[in-house]
Amino acid sequence: MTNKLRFLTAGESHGKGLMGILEGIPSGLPLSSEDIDKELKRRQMGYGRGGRMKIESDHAEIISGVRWGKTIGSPISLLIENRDWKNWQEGMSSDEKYAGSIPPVTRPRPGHADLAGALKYGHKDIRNILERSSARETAMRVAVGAVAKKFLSEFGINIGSYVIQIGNVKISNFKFQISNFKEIFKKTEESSVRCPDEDASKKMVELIDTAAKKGDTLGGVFEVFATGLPVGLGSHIQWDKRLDGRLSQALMGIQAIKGVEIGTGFEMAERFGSEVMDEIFYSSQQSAISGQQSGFYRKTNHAGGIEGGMTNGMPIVIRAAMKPIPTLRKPLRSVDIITKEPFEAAYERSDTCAVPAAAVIGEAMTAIVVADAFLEKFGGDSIEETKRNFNSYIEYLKQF
Ligand code: EPS
Repeated sequence: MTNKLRFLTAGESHGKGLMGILEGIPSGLPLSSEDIDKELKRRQMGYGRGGRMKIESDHAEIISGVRWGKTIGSPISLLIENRDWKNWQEGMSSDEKYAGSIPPVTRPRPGHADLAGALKYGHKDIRNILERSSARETAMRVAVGAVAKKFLSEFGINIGSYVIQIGNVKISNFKFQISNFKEIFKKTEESSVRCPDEDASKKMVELIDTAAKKGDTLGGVFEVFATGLPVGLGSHIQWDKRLDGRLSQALMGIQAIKGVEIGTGFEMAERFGSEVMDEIFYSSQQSAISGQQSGFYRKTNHAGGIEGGMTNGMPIVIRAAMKPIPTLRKPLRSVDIITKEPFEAAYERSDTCAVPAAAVIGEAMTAIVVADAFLEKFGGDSIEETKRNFNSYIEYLKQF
């Protein structure tokens, strides 16, 4: 982040709720709770979630930064209440008088923040770690991302995602193309695992059912795309200004993400250079292929829309790999932090697969980073000012 747009979240998984503050959105952007809630709903819908999602029905209350349906330029603060809080009011209370009202968690789950966090923060109750490391926090990221998306949509930028793999079930013969992105988007929204291929969707659902029966969990891979981007977001001039690096951090920072690649990423490493560079063409007619604002265009997109850390006018395509959820009903070996005795961890309640939800979270993080880079390039304290600056750049590109 370059801090043109910055945000923080706060809140524990079973605490009162989640809070978010987003600073840097210009004034004059139409914004309502409904804009945010529809994204929150998409995050909650994926097949493979556990009991918790039956309790929660996320709604974001706008606490500040919006007046009469439009942003006013001040920090936007949001609140999502946890419905499950009613079951945890004493156990998660800030009041000392409830100390010890629920037993401490002393058994670290392999694959979680539990053990490293307890040792680092000096906690004998792992709950003090797991409450914040939980992916419940991603609800607020999606809420903040919804605001970033709304901002970007004013400039014709769209962000979407789909799942391409769950466990060993992979979507086959599929490639994101700007010409069919609306169709991909529609099919994805219709699929319970957010996968645009019906056949693969069915197999993914079956695999999730098999894993659930065994008390096991699954990870997978999702792809996020952004269309309508102008050339030149991000910069080659310094490592931390490169957009690919900024996006990778944002996606890698999502709970349980273990791998990120841009464009054809790792596959490029196996091929000859002549096979994977996106050759440059020119047409005096505005290009319909890449959606660029200048006459330069590409027929391929191995680079995933980014060259030299800058957008090149092609869609951004970024992929992330999520590990299987480490809370398992199937027992795993671990050691109690107090008694130091070995035990076999098994849990009553767990999601089986959260890859479809992670894809929506990936969209949110992508939107936040792209909006930040957009404001870095075009500035503006009001949407009108940002639009004037943007339009003047687009005019300049057409005449280049
Ligand atoms: C999560 C564990 C589960 C998930 C939760 C993330 O919650 P619980 O421990 O209450 O059963 O359902 O996800 C959400 C609540 C959410 O909104 O996504 C974890 O440990 O990361």
